[in-house]
Amino acid sequence: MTAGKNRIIDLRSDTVTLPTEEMLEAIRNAELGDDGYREDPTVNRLEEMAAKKMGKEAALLVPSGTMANLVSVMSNTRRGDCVILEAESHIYWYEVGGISAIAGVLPWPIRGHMGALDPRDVEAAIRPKNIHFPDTTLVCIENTHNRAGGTIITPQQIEALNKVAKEYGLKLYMDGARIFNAAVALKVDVREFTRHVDNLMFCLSKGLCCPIGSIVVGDGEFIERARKIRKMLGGGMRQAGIIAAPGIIALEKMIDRLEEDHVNARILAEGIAKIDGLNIDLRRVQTNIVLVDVSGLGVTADKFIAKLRDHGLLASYHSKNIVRMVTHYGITREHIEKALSIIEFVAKNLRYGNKS
Ligand code: TLP
Repeated sequence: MTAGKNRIIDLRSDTVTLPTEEMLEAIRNAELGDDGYREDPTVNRLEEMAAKKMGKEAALLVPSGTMANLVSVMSNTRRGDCVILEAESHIYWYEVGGISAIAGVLPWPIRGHMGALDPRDVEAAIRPKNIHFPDTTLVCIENTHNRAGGTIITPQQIEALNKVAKEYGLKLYMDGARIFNAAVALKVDVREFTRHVDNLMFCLSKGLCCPIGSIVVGDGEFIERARKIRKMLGGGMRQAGIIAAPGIIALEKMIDRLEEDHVNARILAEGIAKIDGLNIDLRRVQTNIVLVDVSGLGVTADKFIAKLRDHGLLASYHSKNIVRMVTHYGITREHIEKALSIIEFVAKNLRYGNKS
């Protein structure tokens, strides 16, 4: 397991999770067919399950979250349209500019508050029909919000955003890569988060532990369009049941345990908050992500990450002074205690001037 054999504690991301034994077994035994003909029974079953779970008509399995976002933006827009999104969103930051380079849309970033767009800012950004302006057709939200620290956009906030979107005839799309983290944290059915968006995607390959896969969900017409665009992008798959089989286990068995990751993130964050020179905005620690500001130690995030690595703890870069740590399956309470002692040791050394 991630934190197993070589004693390295890997908090870089929940994407590092390995499939469970049960998932590997399910892959071995999956009933397969050619999904290009819609004949893979395991894929069909997963897509039906996913649509039902999200309270939408249909679903589509895609290889990655990045492709899910791109397929969805393309299925919701036409080239040249303007897309409103949060300035720190994954689509804007981490997807190699795909929505510009491939979808041909104009991203219109707006800064949110703890990851959430303010409906008034969205309304102000929607430009009227005018020969000079691109048509604004889509608003994208992210839930939980990765760069904001795994923060939750509440069902009420989504409803308010959708109200504005619908007033102006816009679609509302949710990058719900970690939407089950949000649902588990608020202890509500995931449909509370999906009912006010037109369509969304979620990832199987993060906290849910699958090796590959994300799912796009929406109405039947949207998913048909998405299926064709997935094909255009080279994402059409054949015996994809080997990907879908662990996805079924993920939906059946891996959701409720996310709570454990949230508890561990909280313990980690509260422990770090007590260490001199490190700063954490505890209001942001709502799910499984912890952002640590290391500027009080007079070092950059890169330097701090390198020091942690020397002691067997892996964390990831967020920005110049901020380090990200993510809890996930395979990270136990003991790993968190050990991680805290490494962080404390490294911070203490840096405080005493050893910055090399
Ligand atoms: N996020 C990864 C990195 O790309 C940063 C991570 O380690 O957190 N939406 C959101 C909100 C995501 O966090 C990610 C992955 C994606 C989309 C893309 O998913 P993949 O990696 O499957 O393309």
